[in-house]
Amino acid sequence: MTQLKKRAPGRVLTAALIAALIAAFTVAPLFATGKKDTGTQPGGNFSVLVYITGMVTGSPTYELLAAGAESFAASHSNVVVKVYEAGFNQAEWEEQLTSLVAGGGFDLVLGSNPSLPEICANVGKKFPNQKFIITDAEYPGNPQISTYLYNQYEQSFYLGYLAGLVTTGKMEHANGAKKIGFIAAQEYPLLNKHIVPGFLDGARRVDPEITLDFRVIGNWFDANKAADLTSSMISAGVDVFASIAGGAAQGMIRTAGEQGAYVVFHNTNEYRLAPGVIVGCGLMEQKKLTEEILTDVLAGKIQYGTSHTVGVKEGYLDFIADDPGYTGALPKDIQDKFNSFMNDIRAGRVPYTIPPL
Ligand code: RBF
Repeated sequence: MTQLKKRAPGRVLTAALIAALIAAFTVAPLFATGKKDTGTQPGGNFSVLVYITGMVTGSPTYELLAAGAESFAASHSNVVVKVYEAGFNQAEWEEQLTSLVAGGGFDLVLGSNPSLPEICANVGKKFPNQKFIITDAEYPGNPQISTYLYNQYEQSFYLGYLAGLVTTGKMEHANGAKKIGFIAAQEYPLLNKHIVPGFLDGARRVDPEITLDFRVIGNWFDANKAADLTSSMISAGVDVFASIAGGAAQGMIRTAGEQGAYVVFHNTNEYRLAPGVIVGCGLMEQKKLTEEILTDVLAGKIQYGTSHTVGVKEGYLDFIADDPGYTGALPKDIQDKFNSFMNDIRAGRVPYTIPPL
């Protein structure tokens, strides 16, 4: 159990000096690199850096992380949150985090990305008192880092089952090809070993003949490239899509709507973006988890060096079945089959094996 870090009495600074230091070390570099700083002003006694590996807007996991931290700060006057967007150049992330940690005096760095723990481990070597908590990642064994892995194999598995029902069903745009599609921004172990295999395994619980067309955009923002891939996949027979592509997914959704195909969406309720096109949305309770993590941090209850896995049974993943985007778009037989499958998942009645990461 780790105690909450208290500022040393010898380091109590005047307001003016604090302001000068903040200007020198924190605000100036953020604005100098053109990054967005949406944090509340410092002045509290527990400061959290929310380190966004990309941009907040358009990336559900980041939106929920920032929202959770900001809502926690809004209800805890002693907590200060700074949200820093590191942008899409992954080669710069470690250097940016190093200078933020060096200059920011943050009690905690909070992030959400499978590649972040390794970067934190490197930064942490230079700053042995710095603590990091990363969701959407698995990294046990480092005494400065605690991680929470969403069981994304499981979410992809039930979204894949729904995709399987749609591609083999009789909806307007379903064809006879039994082909589902997945568009990824980039490849990384969690995607290749859990998310994509889970999607195909779920679909094959409906029909083992279903095949997967998998394509990669190459970045997290190019909606036009995603649109081109979608179009080519529809020509090749894909009638149901999933994606992990951040803001670029908008191009897939738009093209699926224009050319007649369906989408199942991970992590957030996006039905209203494209009614009748997005026919299923998973739910990731990242905002709730973020608030719980910060509660535990303040209570000194975080065990650094450990990794937790959270999924449907733990209450951090689910499917949004009470939205008109679902109830109004899918035929009753598909809803009945899927709802019953989802209930079996919730009750732990569907056996599956999570591949090693
Ligand atoms: N997900 C996003 O929604 N937006 C991003 O910009 C983004 N960038 C990522 C960069 C890297 C290097 C990695 C490994 C993953 C990234 N993800 C991003 C994926 C995200 O962390 C998560 O795995 C998926 O959103 C599935 O929950």
